[in-house]
Amino acid sequence: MEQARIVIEGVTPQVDAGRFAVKAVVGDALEVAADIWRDGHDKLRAEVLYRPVAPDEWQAQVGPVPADAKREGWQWVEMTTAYETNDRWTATIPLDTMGLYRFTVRAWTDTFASWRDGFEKKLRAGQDVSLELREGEALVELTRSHASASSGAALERLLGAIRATAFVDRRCEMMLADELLVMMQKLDPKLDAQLYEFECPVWVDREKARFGAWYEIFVRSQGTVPGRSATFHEAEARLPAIAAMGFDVLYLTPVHPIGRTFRKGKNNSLVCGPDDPGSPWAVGNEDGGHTAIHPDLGTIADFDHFVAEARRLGLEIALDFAVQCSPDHPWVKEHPAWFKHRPDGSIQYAENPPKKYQDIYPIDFETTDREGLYRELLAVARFWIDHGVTILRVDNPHTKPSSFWEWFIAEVHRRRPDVIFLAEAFTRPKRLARLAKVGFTQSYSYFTWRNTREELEEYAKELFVGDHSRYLRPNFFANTPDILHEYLQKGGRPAFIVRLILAATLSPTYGIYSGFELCENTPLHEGSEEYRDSEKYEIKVRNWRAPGHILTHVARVNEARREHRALRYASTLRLLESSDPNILAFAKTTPDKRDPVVVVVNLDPKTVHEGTVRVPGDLYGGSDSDWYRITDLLTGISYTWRGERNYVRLDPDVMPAHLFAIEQR
Ligand code: Z3D
Repeated sequence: MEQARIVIEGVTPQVDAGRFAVKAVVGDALEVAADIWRDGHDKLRAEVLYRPVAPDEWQAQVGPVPADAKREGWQWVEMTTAYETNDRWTATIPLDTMGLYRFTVRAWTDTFASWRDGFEKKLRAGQDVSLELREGEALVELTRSHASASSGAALERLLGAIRATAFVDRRCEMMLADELLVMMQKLDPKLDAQLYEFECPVWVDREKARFGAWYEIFVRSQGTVPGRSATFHEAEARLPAIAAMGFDVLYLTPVHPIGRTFRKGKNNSLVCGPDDPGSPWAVGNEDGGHTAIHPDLGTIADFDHFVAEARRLGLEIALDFAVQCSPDHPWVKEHPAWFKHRPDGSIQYAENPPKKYQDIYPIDFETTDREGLYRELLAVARFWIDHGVTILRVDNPHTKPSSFWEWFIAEVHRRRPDVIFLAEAFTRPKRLARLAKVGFTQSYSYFTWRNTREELEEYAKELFVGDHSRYLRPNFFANTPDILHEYLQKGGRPAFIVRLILAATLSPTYGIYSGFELCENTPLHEGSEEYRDSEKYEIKVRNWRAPGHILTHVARVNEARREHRALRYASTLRLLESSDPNILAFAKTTPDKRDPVVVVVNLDPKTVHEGTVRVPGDLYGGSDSDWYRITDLLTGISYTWRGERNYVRLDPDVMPAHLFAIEQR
């Protein structure tokens, strides 16, 4: 058995021992840390080796890494240790291109520095060092013998000079010269270099993967004629107003032909009238399936025009990707093997218990034609990507195999690492987490169901500070066509403002489903989270400036997000002390602790609450007696605060929150 004296363990960050990639975005400096030590007293040096990995190498099984691996093909950053006794070493690696990176850690004994240390001590203690001197010279000789002729020449000269010196004192001095140490470390042959056994993957996205404001629409409801579907052309007229609210992603619910068989009527009714348009998630009819456009919306050329116009206004298009079929979808006839037929030849409709989707068939992933199915689904994604879609919002991914998604996302990313995938997996926590691990860029979360201070603090810690933060990026939707929370139903307009601010400032990525800005909050019935007269089943025409709207709030929050870099990050979140249990307070900064933003929210939409909040001195850069300036980005009003604890009073009917930017002293 080989004898290794250096131990490298506890390497972070990793997900499941390197089985899955840690997530980052372009421009990040990723901190890598490891416990590194060796028996005995010798000094160590260590470095992180890292490299971008080309797509054709992604699948290559790596780790355990052969111990003789050299650093050819790698870039490296030296690691340092802040407290030597702790044996924890760190370095940050720059990530400047999209795609997959791998890193590992390498350490070796700094033989010369170790020798030098002992030598110096003995010398100072007045001991005889003549043997040590010879040992030191032997080390220099050894290093020189491993160096190339050119790089070893300087060392050779130094060694010659040392040996030519008759005076021991002078020789000691020369052996201790900083110049020699630097040279020795640079040319160190690292004869006992030890590599960490594994290469750890990091997936690097573009920044939009972490930071974006989403707005969700049904294209057909963007028109002005009641009861008639808007076209893409008409919906374009809405784009400037959406862009003016400050959004940067526009998510379109499915835009494909809608089935007729078992079509749902108003309010999820199982019977539909002749004029009911059906649920857009019931994809496909005789006009086409997943790559077709609903004829009422226009043509693929109209779609392209819409995408281009949106982009011109700074809006990226996210499209729904719902792997399921209406009974009228062409695939049902063309690919019967993709569906599970019961003994009587029928196909059982899809479900996501307790929800029943009587108007759609699920795809059978146990199909005998798995290859054909996989290839077709990939072709659908590529079709839309080729039409300018850069984000796929994936419907109910937890009802399909996670291994399928792992393959599918990697295949898309192989050509287009910029594509963002949002998983709509409202399911149990482990399942949601696994989808994030296998490659989903973002995940819908349980945010809508976290409303009290305790719930929000606990959830924020779990998501942004805990283990999850390495690979799971929540997208905090404040509402969806499927989720109108009781908090909004009962709390009215102030509740909408509260949830908007929480979503947009706790999470760098958040969204609203249109109608939120109008504070629409009529439930199907008491106790239901469904909307009454939901546009999932009918075409809506809204007054987009209806009285009581919160358009200004939306625009200001989105503007604050753009102007204050702190709001682009999740991991810098700090929960702050506040004296009133109804008042949630937290702060964010950039990773280098600049641009502090402090958010203070009265979570009770019915009652005025007041109290003190504590802003730690390091955030404003002063002591407890210092004055500093804060500006509320929602109102534009500035205040002067003093010290750590300051008074706030929040009247939900005036403004239930403060969004403070702090001027650091
Ligand atoms: C959700 C989808 C809608 C309706 C159902 C209807 C179904 C199929 C669901 C299935 C997944 C996802 C969507 N959560 O809106 O359900 O609510 O009544 O049966 O047409 O579409 O795709 O957000």
